[in-house]
Amino acid sequence: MDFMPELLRFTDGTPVRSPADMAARRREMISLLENEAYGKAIPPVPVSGRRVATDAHCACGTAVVEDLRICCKMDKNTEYSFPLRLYRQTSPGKKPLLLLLNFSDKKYHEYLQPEFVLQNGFSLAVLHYEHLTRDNGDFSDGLAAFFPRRTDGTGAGKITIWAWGAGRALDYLLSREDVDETQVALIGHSRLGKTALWCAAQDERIRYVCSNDSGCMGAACHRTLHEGGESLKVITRAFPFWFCDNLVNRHGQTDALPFDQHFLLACVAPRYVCINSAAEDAWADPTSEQLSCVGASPAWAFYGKTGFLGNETPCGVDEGFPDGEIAYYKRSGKHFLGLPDWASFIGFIKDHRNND
Ligand code: GTR
Repeated sequence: MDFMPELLRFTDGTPVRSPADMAARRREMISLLENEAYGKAIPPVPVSGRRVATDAHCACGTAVVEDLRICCKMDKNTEYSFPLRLYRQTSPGKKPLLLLLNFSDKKYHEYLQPEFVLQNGFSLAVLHYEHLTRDNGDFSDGLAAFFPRRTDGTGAGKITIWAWGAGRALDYLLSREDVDETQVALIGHSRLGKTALWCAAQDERIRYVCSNDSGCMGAACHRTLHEGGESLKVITRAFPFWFCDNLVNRHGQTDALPFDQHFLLACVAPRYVCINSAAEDAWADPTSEQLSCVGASPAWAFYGKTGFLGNETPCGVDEGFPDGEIAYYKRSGKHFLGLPDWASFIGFIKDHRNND
């Protein structure tokens, strides 16, 4: 991994030597990722939430589904609101919460496992990303219309806008009496795994981030790209609007990139990261996802933590390295968010819940 941009060295060459240095390096890496990858972060706005419907029949009546509307005050006279669904526990007290960024707002979408989540003691919030802004190059759509795109190459791409929306959903969720604000996880699959990682890199309220098959511009390192994996060139041609123009204008020249994806994971330290891959998902490059865990791990040492308890040897199918603050798991099967993924995320969170 010597060919990777150095995690523990500031851009001016100074080494990172102390926890304070590591915190400063994190801020530097976040600006690097803003300027060179995803676009500048957008400041929050005041948020409120209201319930629009309730269904008390979920999970054999053990949970309640609340359909909510999250209202963002964009300026003095303008609001933007979007739907959010909450499958919540009915017993009293604060509950740990999983927020899933999803591709649909169907109550029982194929990626959802609400009963499993609820039976494990969590509440589940689900946000359909296209209610924030559509997954295309139209920056006049939805929330994107409120954030005029900068012309200096660092304008927020759609991933940054989706991450911003997840942050506003959290503003509301964390204000609820029934949510344990110290036990919040953000989960995303594929392009939404990329979004979840970028959101958690910036937002320290998220204690656990779980990315599933996030691949290129998510957990997978560029410089280790394996056969069949998605390259920077391909992704920036197919989805230029996900990123800032500075990334697109690099035309896929990976060697000159001033970062690699282990920087993204390291920005979450000392919090918790769970990276899942699928063995038959070469496009998301499972081995490069594991390698970014290896590369990010040293950041945790500055906080007295272990980081990643795995190594560079590709892990076996249906195996993983679950024990550190960064966990990696490779299940059998294809590109999908399924029960084994939920089980590994929930197991990871439960295992680390009572630490520190
Ligand atoms: C693919 C894209 C990937 C991944 C995936 C998804 O087309 O190339 O980077 O994000 O979509 O989101 O399902």
